[in-house]
Amino acid sequence: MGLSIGVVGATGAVGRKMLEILKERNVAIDKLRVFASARTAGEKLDFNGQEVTVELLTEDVMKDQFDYLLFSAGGSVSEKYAPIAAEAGNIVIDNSSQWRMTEGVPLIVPEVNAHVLKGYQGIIANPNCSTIQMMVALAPLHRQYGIKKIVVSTYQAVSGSGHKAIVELAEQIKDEAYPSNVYPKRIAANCIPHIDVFNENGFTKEELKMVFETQKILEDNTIEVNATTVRIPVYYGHSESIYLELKEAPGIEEVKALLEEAPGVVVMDNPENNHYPTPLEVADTDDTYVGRIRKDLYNPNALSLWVVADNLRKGAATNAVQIIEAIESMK
Ligand code: A2P
Ligand code: 11C
Repeated sequence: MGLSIGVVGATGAVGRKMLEILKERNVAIDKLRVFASARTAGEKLDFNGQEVTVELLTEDVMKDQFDYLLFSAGGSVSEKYAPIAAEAGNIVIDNSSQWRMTEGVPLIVPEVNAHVLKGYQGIIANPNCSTIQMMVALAPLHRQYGIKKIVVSTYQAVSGSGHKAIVELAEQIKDEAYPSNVYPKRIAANCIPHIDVFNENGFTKEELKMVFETQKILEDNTIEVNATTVRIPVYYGHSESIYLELKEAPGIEEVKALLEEAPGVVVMDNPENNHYPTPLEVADTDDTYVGRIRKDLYNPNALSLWVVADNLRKGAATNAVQIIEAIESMK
């Protein structure tokens, strides 16, 4: 028998991607229901050639029985409705940051820590997009050598801020006078070292997510993470420049071999032939791409890497659907 699945926030950028990926990955669905706000309730969405009517999200509908409810409607919606759905016995996979750091809520990148899900029922958190791709690439190295410190700078696509930001970039490219509504400064022909709000310690919330989510996923609070997150004028695909200090000196060929074997990783590393990943090339795929793998010139235990993935797919919707697949495969 197929699954009963609900998507909350199905009319949003990630919600629509979730529907696309459920279909693409042939998840066996018996019943699909989609939920959003009063703004779009009653509208029709296409799923696999069939029309599905958008239902208004209410406390009552969350008490219905689902095998899985995928949430991507923002933190306040998850805060209110995810516990009601979980209390009713449903498995919730939440793409917001609302429950990620709550003790007892698994924070899952299936390639890395799906084992945590065995027998679990309740709210499961999908990590931040920048954290997910970093974990897919670094977990195999952590297992082999132990990570001491990560210094990461990100180059993040505007789609991470939703549909309005995609429009803002496209319009500003055409029209120099188009105002900046989503971002504090013009994004076209620019880069902005400011994602989410600033904390009093000088880091942004996006940067601190990369610190604490990494420690939770790798189950090691001693790992030091220093992140600088930057918005750049790219539509899809986040890129990351990562400097990594390990507990042991890695062999560069061994590192490449480990990454080549790692699930979800594609090594693109032949720089003489311009073979390294860029967001334009990897957008619309589900893997995490790693290139520019090199040893530090000074510290024998340190490495640098360049990591790129599609933020709406592996960074959000694909990861959520892979969580369903991981749980189903354990049954
Ligand atoms: P709606 O389209 O009805 O506003 P995005 O991240 O692209 O902005 O999408 C946000 C998603 O979350 C949309 O599907 C939006 O629905 C949904 N959403 C936002 N607020 C609520 C709410 N209070 N109740 C239900 N869905 C909501
Ligand atoms: C961005 N990473 O690119 C953000 C979007 O915590 O899920 C996702 C925010 C989150 O702006």
